[in-house]
Amino acid sequence: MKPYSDRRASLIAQMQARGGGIAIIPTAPEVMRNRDADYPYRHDSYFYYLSGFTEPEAVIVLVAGAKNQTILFCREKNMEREIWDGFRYGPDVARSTFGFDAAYPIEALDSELPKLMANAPALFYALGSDNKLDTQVQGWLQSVRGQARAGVTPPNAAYDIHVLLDEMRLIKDANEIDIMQRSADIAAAAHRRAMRIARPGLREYHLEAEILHEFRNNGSQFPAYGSIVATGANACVLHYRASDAELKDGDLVLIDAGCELDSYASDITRTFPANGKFSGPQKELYEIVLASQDAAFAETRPGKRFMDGHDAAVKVLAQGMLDTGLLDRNKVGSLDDVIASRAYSQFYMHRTGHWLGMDVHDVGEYRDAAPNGADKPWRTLQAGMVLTVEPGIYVRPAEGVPEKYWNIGIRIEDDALVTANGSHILSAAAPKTVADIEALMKH
Ligand SMILES: [Mn+2]
Repeated sequence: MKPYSDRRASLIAQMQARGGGIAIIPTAPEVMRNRDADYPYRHDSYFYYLSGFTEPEAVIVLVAGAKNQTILFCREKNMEREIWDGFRYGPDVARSTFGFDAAYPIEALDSELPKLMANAPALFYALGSDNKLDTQVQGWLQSVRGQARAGVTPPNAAYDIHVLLDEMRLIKDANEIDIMQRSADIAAAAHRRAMRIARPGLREYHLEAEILHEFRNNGSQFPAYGSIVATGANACVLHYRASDAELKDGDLVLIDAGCELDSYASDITRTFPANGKFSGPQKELYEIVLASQDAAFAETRPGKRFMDGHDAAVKVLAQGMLDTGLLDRNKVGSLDDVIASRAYSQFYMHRTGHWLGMDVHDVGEYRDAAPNGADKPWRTLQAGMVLTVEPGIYVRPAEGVPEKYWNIGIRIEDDALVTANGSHILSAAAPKTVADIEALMKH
């Protein structure tokens, strides 16, 4: 439990630096899917980051004052509910197990919070992001104001605690990096499994089933997001989900799938031929995407900016589009023209990466701070950040586009940890050179 108590201590220190106060961090609510059946429960990432506690109906309260205090509100033991729904820690055991100074039943929130907020200089919570919490805070504040004649003062400042937590979560600690490596290893194994089993005649859901089997069989609790298994033209639909299309001889298959392991996501995309052998045109475009990813990796190191990798990838992709005739030089001009006019976006319309962590599109500012009103430069990379590097080319049939490339959709996505002097590819165990993929698929 040490990583969690260290993070609480770090947050309290940051609250102290702002004059102290109390922080309120609730977990996520349970959500009904349909009559009596809940969606699988997933705790709130901020809450988990500070506690390691996975039960619903829980709130963390941190006091940064003359005496600092960490408090957990959670469900009470309840034999009858535990028979139906499973084990509950209850406040006493949760307090000692998760290392809080105090714990109360969740029902005590309304009686305890006004006491804790009395005379606290400031409130730290997720301002304006949760109606229920906003309403609760308003009620507690009114209750504190009601004691004004007794000399009690309510907090007179509020901070968005997500701003502090996002910065913490953006830089992964050793514990997080260890879990993220294991999450990526499982996802890489799932991609290998799908490549080994793939052949014409199977359907997209067969490959999705292999992916899910590998995730769950290795202890992953959930997929980190809805798996994309897209064959043929479906690969050109960016947010396609695994459906029932048949893998056709001569088509490519694009799989974008990652797992969640102990709350941390992996996010890997591989594209491979359904029959195990790339065609000439497929290989041409594939090598361009692979080279663009290498160019982006070279820009993924401390001191570089978040968009440097994207810009490097775009340069290689755009050059490849000119070389293959996807873009007609007579119409679009030189490489510089293509980049300036964004003509490449006909075939590459998304950004090359995003932060990765507990959430697949993880928290963290994409830009560095700048004086109010000034343009903010893209974020400077530093060791401990994790981001995806995922260039692609998607060719929809269109006039002037060589027909041999029609309906080819390729994306190659890896998870990169920025290290002291470069980057480490967490997802390297998923094969991606033409030779490695064809060798694995030989059967
Ligand atoms: Mn991604």
